[in-house]
Amino acid sequence: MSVGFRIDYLQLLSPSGELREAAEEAGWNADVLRSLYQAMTRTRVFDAKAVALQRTGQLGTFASALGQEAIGVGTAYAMHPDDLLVPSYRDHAAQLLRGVTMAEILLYWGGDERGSDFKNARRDFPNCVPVATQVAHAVGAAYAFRLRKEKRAVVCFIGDGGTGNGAFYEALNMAGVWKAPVVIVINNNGWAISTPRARECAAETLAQKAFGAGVEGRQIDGNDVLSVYKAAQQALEKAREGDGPTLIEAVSYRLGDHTTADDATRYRSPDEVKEAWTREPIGRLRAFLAGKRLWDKEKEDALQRRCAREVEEAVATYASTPPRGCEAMFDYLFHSLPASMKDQLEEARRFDPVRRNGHG
Ligand SMILES: Cc1ncc(C[n+]2csc(CCOP(=O)(O)OP(=O)(O)O)c2C)c(N)n1
Repeated sequence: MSVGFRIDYLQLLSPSGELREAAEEAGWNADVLRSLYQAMTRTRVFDAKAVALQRTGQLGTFASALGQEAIGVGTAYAMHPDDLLVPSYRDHAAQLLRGVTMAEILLYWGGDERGSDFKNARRDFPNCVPVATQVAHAVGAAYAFRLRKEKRAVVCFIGDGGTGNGAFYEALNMAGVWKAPVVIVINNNGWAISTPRARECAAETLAQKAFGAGVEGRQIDGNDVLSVYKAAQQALEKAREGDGPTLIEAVSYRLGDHTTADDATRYRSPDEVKEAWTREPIGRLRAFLAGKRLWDKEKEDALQRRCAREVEEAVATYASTPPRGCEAMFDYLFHSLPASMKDQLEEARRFDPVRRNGHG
């Protein structure tokens, strides 16, 4: 028996690349469809390179978004430049669309503070690693927009496991009370490191968690970039119009390891991963585009070449950026250093592995 509120599941593009009837009627623009496809591919090419850099000792660690490209791309595509992104550690798909550079993302994972100082996405927040705290930051920022009567919305992402954290419930609760213009997107990738979704929470859907806070909750196919884009667009519009927050559960699958420090073969079966590949987001949109003669091998080859070139340039920028010393982390944390931290700064200067070994 299932307990709780029933919610619908939105899927516009099936895993085999067929558009549902309602979506056909909605009349998707060919340029938009190609842009979404290109953005997902760009993310995946970058992602693979970042993992390779870590494996060869050139990057500290990395949290791959393999298989979840549609969530970040669809959401960020629906955002206005003036909206605010509050990312977690797996959100480079969205960050790349917001104008964060690949070199900045590499610097971040290489342990360089300058990787959080986004040249082109200056107002977006830096990555948040403590699970769920980014939701509190997002709701606070959204409340500030509301108080200032600015027509801007905030987006934050959180994993399925993170929705069990107290900070998530507290932030969601206040988002409802304040009618904060925020869109909270759950990237339900099935796993919280080695803990499967079924062992994280007994609720039938994670979207239902919204109801207890008086917030609208929706569940969508997170591997279908069209559903993500549509749902995000509607939620963002609603937020900017002053009609309150939305919680979107985007159901996907983490095809890679949790991070490069993880080995997912230790806790999940190859069959499960093989089956998940049949639902991944990029192939299905390519199948649809090819069927409509909007995409072909020539366009694909050219795109792959462009992405590879861009990634190589970013790697060159990253590799040729002289690392800063350990004191940089103190510089960015405090406006003026508290007296109690002075000893730590001195110790860091004496030790300084960054200067000795470079990034990574
Ligand atoms: C407050 C806090 N507790 C624990 C951790 C350690 N930790 C890092 S990632 C993670 C699991 C997160 O899983 P999920 O929310 O499903 O997101 P995913 O990484 O799968 O995208 C945990 C427990 C943390 N970063 N922050």
